[in-house]
Amino acid sequence: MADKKNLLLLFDHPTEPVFMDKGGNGTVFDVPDSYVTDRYNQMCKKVQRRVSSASEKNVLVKEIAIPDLSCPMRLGRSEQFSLFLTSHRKMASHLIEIFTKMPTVDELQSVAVYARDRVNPVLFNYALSVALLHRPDTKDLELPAFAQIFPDRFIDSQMLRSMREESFVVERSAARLPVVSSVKYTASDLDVEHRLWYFREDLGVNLHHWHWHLVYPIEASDRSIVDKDRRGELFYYMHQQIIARYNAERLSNHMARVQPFNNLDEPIAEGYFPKMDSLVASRAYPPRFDHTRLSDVDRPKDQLRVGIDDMKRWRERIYEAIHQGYVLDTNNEKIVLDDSKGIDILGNIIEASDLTPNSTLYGDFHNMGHILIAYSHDPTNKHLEYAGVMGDASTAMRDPIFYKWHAFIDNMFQEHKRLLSPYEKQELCFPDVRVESIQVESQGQVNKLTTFWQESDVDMSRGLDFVPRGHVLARFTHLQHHAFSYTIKVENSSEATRYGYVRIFLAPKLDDRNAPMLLEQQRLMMVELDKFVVTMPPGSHTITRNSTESSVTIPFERTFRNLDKLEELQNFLCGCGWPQHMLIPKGRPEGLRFELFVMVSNYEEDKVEQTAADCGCSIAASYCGLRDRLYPDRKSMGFPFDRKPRRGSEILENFLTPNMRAVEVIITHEDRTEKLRELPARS
Ligand code: CUO
Repeated sequence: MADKKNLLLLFDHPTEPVFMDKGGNGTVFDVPDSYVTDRYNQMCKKVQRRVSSASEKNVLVKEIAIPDLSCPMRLGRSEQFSLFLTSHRKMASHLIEIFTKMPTVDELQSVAVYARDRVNPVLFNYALSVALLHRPDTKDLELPAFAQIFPDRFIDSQMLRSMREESFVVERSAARLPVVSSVKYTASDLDVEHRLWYFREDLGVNLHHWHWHLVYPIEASDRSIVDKDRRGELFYYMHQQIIARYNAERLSNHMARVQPFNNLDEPIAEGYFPKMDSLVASRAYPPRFDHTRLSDVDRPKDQLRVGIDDMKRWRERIYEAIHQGYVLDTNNEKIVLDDSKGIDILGNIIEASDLTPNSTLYGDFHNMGHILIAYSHDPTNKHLEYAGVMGDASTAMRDPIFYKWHAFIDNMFQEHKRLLSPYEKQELCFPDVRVESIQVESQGQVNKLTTFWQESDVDMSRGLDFVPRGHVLARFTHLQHHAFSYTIKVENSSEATRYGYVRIFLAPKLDDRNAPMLLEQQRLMMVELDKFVVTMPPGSHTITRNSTESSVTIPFERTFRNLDKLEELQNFLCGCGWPQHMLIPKGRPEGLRFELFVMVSNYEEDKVEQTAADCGCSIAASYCGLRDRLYPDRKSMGFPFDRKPRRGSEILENFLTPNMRAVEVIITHEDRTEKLRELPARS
């Protein structure tokens, strides 16, 4: 029987033929002659002998009757795959179905080997990743990080060229030097938005976004792949949190909150020049000039036709549904947008996923927004240009317009949330439980956190095609902070042990004009830092928790994989999660005032009875959920800040019940870089 781990080798060197050596030690797939594409039919064995070393391992590929792949093969090998395009999603969904329906790993391996050289490489990667994540016999496999397979989506083209040069010239990989990513390379200081480069272009942030959309596909023939617990609500919440985090970074850089892109007729003031080349398409990612206007998109080749008027119609219908408190399904039946499920239904409608109750009426609003923006430079395909970075989940967050678009999307969700009744005191209180005090400590300092720059390396060699094998490191400069710990003193005045759900948030204290914020503004900037369960015996109790344990983040090594630690990393089965190094905002050199908020709610009321066993994928449940299980919190996502505050609690101080506390925390940014070993200059 095939070793399922060999399936992961099919991700390596995505544009090279499948019969060339894969993996670090020269594994070769022994491909049936009928599987080899016409171009290489005569020379496959010869090439294999030439490229593989003595230490090679042969993987026998069984010859089977291959299912019809004509649908996924409609997308050319060197075209650009986009998840936001319906026609591409249909192709992916077809291929996912083929992969998931293969009865055994042997047969899956066989069809995947066959498809690999015939299907678009990014489409292949996406479909195989989704299938592996969802097949019972492969879901424990750890997928390779997308950045290692498609480095071109994460680094600039100059760096890519240097990495190829390094691997070609320096034969021994131990002697190769890391290639350093230039800092702030996409624009100059003339571009005010460029102050946010470290957030928008961060490797971990973009990987998180790509991975989230992999775990939550928009469409698949097998409905269970899309229909996950509270999927629509999680779409809203995860993206709402991105906007909250982005706004905290903007404030750190003396910038006002992001303006929603709500007038589709207005030009987009912010241009974006990605400076990246797509390896698959062998083209540069198209830029968007300042003040570009959206136009109707009509690209018959992509079976794509969407107009600004469609968007306006969908928007009006969605707002009407929100204000009426119900949506209409395809039978014209009302589905009420109630307090608990309404947000989930709206999420499915607005995104829009396969779960939308009525795509004819409410359209494909969010996805088509990405598409209109992504093709704004060539809406009719006159210049035969591909989509800009907004067209793909792995690159969209690089562009300032992403945040303006999602701020607009978030406004729609908030319109619904504002119509719900505020939480009353009794819904917020936890009788007998009182939070006495909270503090954070870092480097011996109380309620003071520090950020700085740090250099880290990532091995990108698996994504470099047609170059000699061996590691090639890319060196990134990214934001980092000193780890910290929370100390929370609680008093349980009852006679019995109580179980609490500790919810920790952080929000700026003052707005961009240095004025105190009303809670109605501040609650939208509340960034979730952690959520965990505690046992509280009667009496006083001190809870301590480290920042590295956060329910929002994945460990640092997951983003910047240390080659020596790969063995340990096998335990980290699930890649979705906010990167640990971006847990807190940058702050300012002179210090920026934040409010740290802690609430202990009654876990007996919040807990969710799980029907499936724990799969070990629980490291970053807040934004990513739990694999195959229910979202681990009965409360609405973002609770207690997801609704407008009750009367009389216009500021945070008045909102607090005895089971809550807030304390001021200062985040200071030190403008220094923790460097790795110095490197000789490159010519
Ligand atoms: Cu994640 Cu718009 O959904 O990018």
